[in-house]
Amino acid sequence: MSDYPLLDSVAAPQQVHHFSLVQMEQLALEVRQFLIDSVSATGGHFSSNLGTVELTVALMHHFDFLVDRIVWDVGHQAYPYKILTGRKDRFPTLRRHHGLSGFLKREESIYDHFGAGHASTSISAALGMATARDLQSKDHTCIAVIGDGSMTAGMAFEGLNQAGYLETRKFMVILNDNDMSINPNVGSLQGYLNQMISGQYYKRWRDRIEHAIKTIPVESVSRRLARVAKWSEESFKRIAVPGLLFEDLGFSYLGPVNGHDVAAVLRALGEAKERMLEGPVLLHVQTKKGFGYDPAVKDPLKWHGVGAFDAESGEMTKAAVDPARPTPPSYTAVFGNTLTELARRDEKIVAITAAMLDGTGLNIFQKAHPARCFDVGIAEQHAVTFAAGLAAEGLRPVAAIYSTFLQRGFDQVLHDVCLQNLPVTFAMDRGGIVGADGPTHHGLYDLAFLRCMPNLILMAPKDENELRQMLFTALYCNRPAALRYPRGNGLGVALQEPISALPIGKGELLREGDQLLLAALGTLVAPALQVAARLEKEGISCAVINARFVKPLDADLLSHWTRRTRAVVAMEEGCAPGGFTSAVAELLADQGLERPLLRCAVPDHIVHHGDQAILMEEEGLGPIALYERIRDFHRKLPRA
Ligand SMILES: Cc1ncc(C[n+]2csc(CCOP(=O)(O)OP(=O)(O)O)c2C)c(N)n1
Repeated sequence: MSDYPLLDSVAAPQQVHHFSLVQMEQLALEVRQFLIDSVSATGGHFSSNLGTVELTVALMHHFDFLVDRIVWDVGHQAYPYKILTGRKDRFPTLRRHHGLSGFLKREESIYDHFGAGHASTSISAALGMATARDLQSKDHTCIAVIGDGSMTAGMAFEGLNQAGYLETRKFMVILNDNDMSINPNVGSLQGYLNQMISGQYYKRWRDRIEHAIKTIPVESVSRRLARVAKWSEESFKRIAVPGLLFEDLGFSYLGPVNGHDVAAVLRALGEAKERMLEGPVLLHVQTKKGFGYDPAVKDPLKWHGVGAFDAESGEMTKAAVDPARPTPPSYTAVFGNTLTELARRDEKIVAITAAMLDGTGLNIFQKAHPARCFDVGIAEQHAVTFAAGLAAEGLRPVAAIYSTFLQRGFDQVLHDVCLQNLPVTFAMDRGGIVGADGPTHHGLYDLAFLRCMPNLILMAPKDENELRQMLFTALYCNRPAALRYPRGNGLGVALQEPISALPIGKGELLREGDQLLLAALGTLVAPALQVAARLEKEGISCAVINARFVKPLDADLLSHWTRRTRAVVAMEEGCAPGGFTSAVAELLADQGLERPLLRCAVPDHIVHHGDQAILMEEEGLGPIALYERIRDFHRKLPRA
């Protein structure tokens, strides 16, 4: 007999319209059990999904998502939605190559009305849909579900601002408030939401009034004044309701409601449906990350995204380690430790993260230098300009932002940092192909979108030691500087002490040769050396350059070795349009160097999700593909 008899019987989400409360509660239990069983086998986002089970079931009861529209912010909490919209049987393939995506994707299901992966887009997208609906005289409901973490972004408020102004009907924002981002949520907005939940909002105002009354000398309290004071308290009672902020923005506020009580959520959604006929509604739902699975409730940060684990014990499955070959530290850890160490000697160093304290390694820095570490929330644009302000006053800010999330701050990097030549360092983790998170998270575009920025120094290290040197170089070059490094572990090289700066704009010749020049950047330097060694055995001699700098490019070194070889291979783990290999092509053209050029970079298409190594091969950047491509390129060269 199946562990999920009721869930198995749900062939289409519309069946849930007809379920009784008892059936819906049972369905929620089974969805939760299915989630635990399934994610423990595959890994994936976990604690956020355990928090949305009851909400999803209740939504399915009230709405028909073949007609109504729903946008899940980020999408990492939408596994219950996927399970109930016909994708349950594909869960064993979750986040695998050609398998189910870990986020929502329009091409994956007709129920996925909008794709995401980056935070805080849901309100704008759902409002756009509602506006399109109105212009086309349709009548369905449009819903955005957004977490309290994602609500910290300016973009979320830009959406609220417009929705309140438009007075859009049949439009609802569900604020899924679990008091957590990935790390604990930060900022004054969270304080405001917490006050609503605890009833503190009204109490604070009452205390203030009481205090004001008490400070008036007794003899001067005329009866009239006493009446006014009493009236003020009553008025505050009326206006100091939870959600005043949202009410003032033009929303009808409902809540807070316990998001794990199916009956309560059903009631709230029923009321929301009524109120939505008048204008936009904000439903505040309080949930718990990890609800229903104790280890995840106790440590929601650790359980935000997980690998496979034992569901019974909560033990994470560990990869087998060969004791003779210890695993090198991750680039993230090397970055976090190095910055922490440098900041001990230089009190001008400050660090900024946009809600990715642990992900960027700044948790290490925060422990050592709490007053100099700033988590600004999911607010990359603000993070960049905040860093610019710090730099303008003489500090040395390091904005540690994943490559993919810095895309949010394009104009801020240009307008607030580069045009003013302010010494901000951008530490971009997760550069290149990241794997299971897929297209929204690959860090493929950074080199292309930063290479056009005036004043900026742009680098990528070949190993973890060079990462340290580049960080040091960036910190003390007195200009904007960015370094990008990959997800995963370093190469296991020795970390040199003391850390030294690199000469700016100078590459490194690693190997001499007279047939091919392999000009490689960052993660592709080691594979370039391997290919060169292999081709050498076949009689093809290759020079290898570690470019180090995409900007300024080492034009002298590259053109010198171009002249000494017959053809050039440029290699980067980034998008082909506009990145390092483009820079090499431009250099050859500008200098009139007529050489055949092979560009090994990610072609102009979407890279899907899956295992990092498989994707690298598929994009022609894995060790096998690189060897074959370069060998074939050499074969096809005109005879010398
Ligand atoms: C622009 C952007 N920055 C950072 C992230 C990384 N990220 C993914 S989920 C998340 C936390 C979201 O918190 P919340 O919205 O409260 O959802 P919860 O996981 O608590 O349900 C963050 C910071 C992202 N996806 N997009």
